[in-house]
Amino acid sequence: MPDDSMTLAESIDPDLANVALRGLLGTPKTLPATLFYDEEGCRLFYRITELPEYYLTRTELALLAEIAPLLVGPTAGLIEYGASDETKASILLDQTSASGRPAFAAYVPIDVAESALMAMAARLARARPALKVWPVVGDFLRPVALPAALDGLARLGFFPGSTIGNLDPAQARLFLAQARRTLGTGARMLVGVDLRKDAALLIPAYDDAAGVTAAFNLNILARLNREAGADFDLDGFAHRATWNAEESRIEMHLVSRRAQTVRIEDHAIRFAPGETIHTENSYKHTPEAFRAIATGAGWRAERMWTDSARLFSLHLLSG
Ligand code: AVI
Repeated sequence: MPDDSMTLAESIDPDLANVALRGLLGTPKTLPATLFYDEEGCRLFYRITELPEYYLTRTELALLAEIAPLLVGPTAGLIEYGASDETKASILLDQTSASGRPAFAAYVPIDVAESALMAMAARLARARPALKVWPVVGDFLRPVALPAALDGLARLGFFPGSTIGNLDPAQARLFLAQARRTLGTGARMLVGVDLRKDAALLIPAYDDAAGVTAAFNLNILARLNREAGADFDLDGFAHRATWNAEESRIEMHLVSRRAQTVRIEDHAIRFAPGETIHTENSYKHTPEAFRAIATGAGWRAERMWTDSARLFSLHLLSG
């Protein structure tokens, strides 16, 4: 029987500890935003999408419902990057051609969260038996091989949620260029992009009154305690969201409330009072800035739609 200390040691993920240490031993201190999305982080993110201050999700859903009929063309396959549930894709999958045929015959959701992906595939198999669903488990930032289920179909790539805003402009261009190569000649791609706007609207979306975003940000430290053997005192850090106008991005930080030392493996990480860990960037692009990124990646910017308050945009690109 393993004793308690062995059980704890076995529960520590050395890769996660290394990823965290790489960011925490640098100056300024950082942690990659990808670490947000453990099970608890996914649950908190879902709550964020329902917050009154977080206008992104509901605005994109309404816009998508409005423009979806305009995307119907030859029978297509839908390839979604970072697909944690089918809510947004369903709006597209519901579309039919003038002859009443489904506009999409195949759906390829790509995501790292294997259990969520498989649960979604099972739901879709029940709800849409005629649809070929081909989940691909993997990091959508890496090249993926598309399944044969897409052979002979037109292709629509789909990257909703303004997740592209969590990449810096150079990474966003590389991602879009790679997606263009994956999807092939003649493909189109629909990208959800949050628009640059007044900081008075942006800040509350990332620092809500109920404190859900603060819990989401702090969960990254709780996760490192749980999975990487760190000893962060969660009361020793505060959530901060700032608008960086020059870079056109919201930044999320965790601010050390006092001088303190945190241990991960055999490293001691010292924090000065007020020192921060930079955990996330969320770029807010003007339509022109996003078009420049997309065309720099080799796409043609075919069309863009926004809601009447110009909060959010959907860009249709063609290859
Ligand atoms: C996933 N991504 C588009 C979200 C965003 O708005 O940048 C993540 C998030 N961070 C804080 N709130 C939501």
